[in-house]
Amino acid sequence: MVVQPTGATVKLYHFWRSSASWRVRWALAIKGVRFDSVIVDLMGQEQHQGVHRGRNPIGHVPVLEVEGRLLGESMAVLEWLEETCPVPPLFPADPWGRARVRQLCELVNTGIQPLQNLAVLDRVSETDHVARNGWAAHFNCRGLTAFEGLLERWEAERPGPFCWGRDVGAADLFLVPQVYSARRFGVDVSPFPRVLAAEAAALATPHAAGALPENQPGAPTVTGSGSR
Ligand SMILES: N[C@@H](CCC(=O)N[C@@H](CS)C(=O)NCC(=O)O)C(=O)O
Repeated sequence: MVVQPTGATVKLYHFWRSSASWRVRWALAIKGVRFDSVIVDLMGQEQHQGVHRGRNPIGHVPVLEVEGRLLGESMAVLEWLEETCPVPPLFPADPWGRARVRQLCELVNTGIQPLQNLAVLDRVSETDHVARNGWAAHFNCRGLTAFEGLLERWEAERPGPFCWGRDVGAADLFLVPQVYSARRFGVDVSPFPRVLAAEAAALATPHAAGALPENQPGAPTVTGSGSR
């Protein structure tokens, strides 16, 4: 386990293609928090085994372990990181800005990602990949349409191209992995210019590359289609 300069030891249980894991990997990198990486193989159903259910009863990744204490839910992890390592900030200082950013995060966190999660797609069909992808594409398209609409509506309040503020922040960390998922499910993302501008700006920031799915242990050289 890595020992931090502060003395805290941090471990991340994650999976290369998990969008929620990607948010947390990226946030840890921006905050300069080093962590030990433990892969939970979602394709091998490792999330349903007792050892991972012991970390998170719902069987999701990511899970952060700090000094032996376990924390699930990427939003909770980002908020904890912001409170313990405030610099550089992932949320704006003013309450209204913070609320706007949380609105964008929750649009992804509750309005898109859970509707296309593996457990949901397995209920749609375990075998019909057209049905699974069609379902996932529908909810990604619906959610990104709303996200684009909010960015457009708030244009006077935000300088752009990032979702909010002048640097990469929490809303970008939720958006970018979701756009990746949308493309994977075959969504045409070209009708979302503000989403694409925010994605490009965020991916060009210094800590983006290390958090990318393809740079994680277990990622195949050529990514196939899947359901996360
Ligand atoms: N709201 C949760 C979502 C976590 C989540 O859905 N993780 C997915 C991967 S992105 C997962 O572990 N899926 C496993 C499964 O559905 O079996 C968070 O933000 O951490």
